[in-house]
Amino acid sequence: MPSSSRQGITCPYCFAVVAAQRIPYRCRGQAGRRAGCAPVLDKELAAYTGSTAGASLPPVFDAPGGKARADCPTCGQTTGSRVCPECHNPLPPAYCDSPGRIVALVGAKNAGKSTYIAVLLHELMNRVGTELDASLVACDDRTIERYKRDFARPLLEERRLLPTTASAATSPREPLVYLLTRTRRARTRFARERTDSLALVLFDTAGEDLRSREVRDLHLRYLEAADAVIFLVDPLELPAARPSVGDGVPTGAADDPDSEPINIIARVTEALRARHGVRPGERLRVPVAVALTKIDVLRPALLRQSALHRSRTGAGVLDLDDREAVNEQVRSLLHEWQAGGLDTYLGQQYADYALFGLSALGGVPENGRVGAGGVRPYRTEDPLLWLLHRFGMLAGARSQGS
Ligand SMILES: Nc1nc2c(ncn2[C@@H]2O[C@H](COP(=O)(O)OP(=O)(O)OP(=O)(O)O)[C@@H](O)[C@H]2O)c(=O)[nH]1
Ligand SMILES: [Mg+2]
Ligand SMILES: [Zn+2]
Ligand SMILES: [Zn+2]
Repeated sequence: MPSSSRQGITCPYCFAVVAAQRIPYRCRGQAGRRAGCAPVLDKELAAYTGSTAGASLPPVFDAPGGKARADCPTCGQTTGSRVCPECHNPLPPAYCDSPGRIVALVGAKNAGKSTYIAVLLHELMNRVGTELDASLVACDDRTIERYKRDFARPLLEERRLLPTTASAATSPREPLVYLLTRTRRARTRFARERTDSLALVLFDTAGEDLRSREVRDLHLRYLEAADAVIFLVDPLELPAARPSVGDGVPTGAADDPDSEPINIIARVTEALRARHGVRPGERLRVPVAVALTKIDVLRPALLRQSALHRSRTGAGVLDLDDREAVNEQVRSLLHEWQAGGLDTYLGQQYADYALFGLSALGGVPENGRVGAGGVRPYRTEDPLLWLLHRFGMLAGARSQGS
């Protein structure tokens, strides 16, 4: 269900639902020789971030009508900056026009979530972005800073593995908010170009937070607001997958039933069912992508000749034949690894789910560092391409036909 169908816009920061006519504005303030309102401490924003740093900003004001721009009642300048009425975080114009879809990322501790976020965003800003004619722009300065400091610099520049994400119980959690904007070229000379936007709201949850019911509630608002969910599953945590794993790969020691993939998925599913008021026997309509991470650890023999080993072909489209082949291969891997119950469960709970296999690093890390070949992502964008297709932002095509 898209955010827009809830009679308003869901703030990607605090998940308050706001009527489009009631989104306040922020004055442009002073700049160079331009006169304007002086910065003041924004209490709402400071409360949200838990700090007054960076919360000294030109004032927020209300103006009726819900127009894209409004005049500041104090200094008279016209502004196009709009903010959430609850938390005062910026709501970009494209987000107000076409309310975004919130994509939630969930996985057990050590499943590879932080690494995935680091690599996926980099891919979207570079190779995949180019392929799709899409731009990925951070919606606020904190997102830019945090992505650099906590993800890109350590992993991609310094090639160090990312530390375990701290629990939301001890450190405040903030989403990374991006706007993915895609221009679709006109098919004929007379047709118009189309621009579609998707707000990508990624919350780097700490795997441990999904174990206990109490802390998980902190994440519930995010999960409940999600229009799509990506579940990451570490094949090293599936005991029966051991024989498929290459020699010398250290495997996880998951003796904790709370962190088993199916249990995590089940708990999130319960929350989604309650939020969407889904009756027993009915299935959730939220599209769900379930991806096996770290597939570089699988024995080469298992991947050779397989759909997962092929590279994706489609450029600017979702290759539907490839999609089906990968889906079937991951399904048979799950069954082979005695995790067929997961597939069955997903089928019972979700009307629309798809299986993926990916590797963010593209190789097994050594001594806390990325392997010698550097980060070589493999099929990391697949779940997102599928979601874009589901959201009507990416066409599907058969690779064999036409
Ligand atoms: N072989 C391989 N290992 C990976 C890959 N991605 C992550 N890993 C390994 O998995 C570990 C955990 O990855 P993270 O991204 O920190 O996992 P997380 O889900 O964020 O973990 P928490 O923050 O503790 O919940 C890394 O330190 C790597 O050792 C991958 O693509 N291939
Ligand atoms: Mg993490
Ligand atoms: Zn908000
Ligand atoms: Zn002003």
